[in-house]
Amino acid sequence: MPNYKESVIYQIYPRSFADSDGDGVGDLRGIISKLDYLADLGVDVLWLSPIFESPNADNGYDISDYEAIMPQFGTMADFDELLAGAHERGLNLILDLVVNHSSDEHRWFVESRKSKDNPYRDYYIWRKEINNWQSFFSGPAWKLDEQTGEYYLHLFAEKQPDLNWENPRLRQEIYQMMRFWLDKGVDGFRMDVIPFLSKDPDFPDYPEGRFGDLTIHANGPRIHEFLQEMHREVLTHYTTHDGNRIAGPPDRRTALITIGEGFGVSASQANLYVGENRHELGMIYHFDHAVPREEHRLIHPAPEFTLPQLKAIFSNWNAALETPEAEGDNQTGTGWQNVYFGNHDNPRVLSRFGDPDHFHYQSATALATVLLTLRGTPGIYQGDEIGMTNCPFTSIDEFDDIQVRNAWQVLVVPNPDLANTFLTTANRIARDHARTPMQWSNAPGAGFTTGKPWLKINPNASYVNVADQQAGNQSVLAYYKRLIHLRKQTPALHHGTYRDLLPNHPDLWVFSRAWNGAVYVTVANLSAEVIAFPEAISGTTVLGNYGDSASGPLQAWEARVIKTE
Ligand code: ISL
Repeated sequence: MPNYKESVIYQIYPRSFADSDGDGVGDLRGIISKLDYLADLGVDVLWLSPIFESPNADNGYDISDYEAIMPQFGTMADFDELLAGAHERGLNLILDLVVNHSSDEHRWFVESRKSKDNPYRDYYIWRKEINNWQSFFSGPAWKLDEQTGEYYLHLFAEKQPDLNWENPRLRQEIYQMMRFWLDKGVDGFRMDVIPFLSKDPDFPDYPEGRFGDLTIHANGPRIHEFLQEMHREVLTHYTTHDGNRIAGPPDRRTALITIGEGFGVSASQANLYVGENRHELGMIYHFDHAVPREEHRLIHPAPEFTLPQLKAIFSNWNAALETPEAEGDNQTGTGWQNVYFGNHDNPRVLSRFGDPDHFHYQSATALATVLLTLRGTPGIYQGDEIGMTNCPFTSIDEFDDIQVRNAWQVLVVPNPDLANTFLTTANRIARDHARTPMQWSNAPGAGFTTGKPWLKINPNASYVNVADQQAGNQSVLAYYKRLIHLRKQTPALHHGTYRDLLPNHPDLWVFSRAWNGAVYVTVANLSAEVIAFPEAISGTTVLGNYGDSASGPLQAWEARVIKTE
């Protein structure tokens, strides 16, 4: 089992991956049926978005029982089989730890709202008076509860009350729940909005000029104390599965896989979370290149990053993590990140940065070449390995996501003239694009379901699907497999330093990865223009999306990985 720095992660959104029983919703047995596919792809770690009992106000990110499987997804026996099946194939499995908030239907909240002196009252954040904080999903972040006449905090939906991490009893309950899953043998956690756990106890209004800036909620005063406690009490006592569990404290080879969702964490703060001397998390993933999605962005979308801007973000993060310090601590040790181009909260990377209409294969594989040769543990989002794209949604009713639906209520219902602008923007940036069902074949239901799918299937499933790509010689899928294989065999692509060799070039992303005397260079043309190959780079092409022996000028969306002499 490779350690987390040498792994490739694959994110599964269970609701949309594979439906085994025809109810239109993906499930655990569906995932089990695809384990051979995943092992064949060559990935090492599966991250499952939440699989726990939930009323699904936010598709499972609102958990009503952390130790039960959502019935639509299956049973605990199915989960045990899935975990065993993953381990048999050498795959690690990590779960989504969503502990900034629970569902309002969690028994803790049901109790908490009953009375001011209920033993669970202090598991959540109740106030008589409120500040001007806003929710991610539109409107104020405080909701008046009639029962006791006080407000509770919900930074996300009303049905996602924030947990009170100041309360040591709550923290112990969370740690106990984590042990429950780790004792079963899961290999770690992806941790949802982890920088939000600690709140400023004074609950100040947003500062002047930053009304509604949700990044303000990150990096609260006790966050590192809480994460160090979690590490000390839980994480350090477990290892990843290695077929033969090792007793005693883990070394770094077998340390659990922990990934913090670093919303609101800047590069200069990152090592506070992941510096090796900090004893907090193994990896973090940042939002600097994520699609900005505050409510007003659905009418006034942020301009897309230029390539030099995008490259600067990655250079900045690599430099920060390679430096063994961070703001306020000059001895953090170096840290590690999880790099990604797409996930369940962003539109499809191919629609965002590629050109699927004209260069589907070429642009999907060029982006993959960059992602899988970057420094940091790459995360592939389900469907990206076949070049899935944004889905054309024609009306608000076709969207499912609470973020888009709430924003529609606030922005369009009182101003119907904005409907077209809203829909055009949502067709570019909505989260639902990543959530349409996985396209396994060109069968009705895309091979995802035999029933009625819970969310629209992208009409391009007829020609963008796994079965066709398994049958063809030249496919995005086949190229991903070769890339993953190359990465696995090449230590420089794991541990090597990262240097951007042409930071200002508007169309080429060219960077080196150097380790122990070996130097690899990725040269990717992220445009449809034919561009001269950079003169300063020479060596042998080890992999390329126009053939491994391609030479001369770079064709449209051509990418090559070169071993320099
Ligand atoms: O992208 C976002 C921020 O601008 C939001 O869509 C997202 O809510 C944020 O990234 C936090 O994400 C995580 O927590 C949410 C859940 O809706 C997301 O799916 C999850 O990844 C609340 O649990």
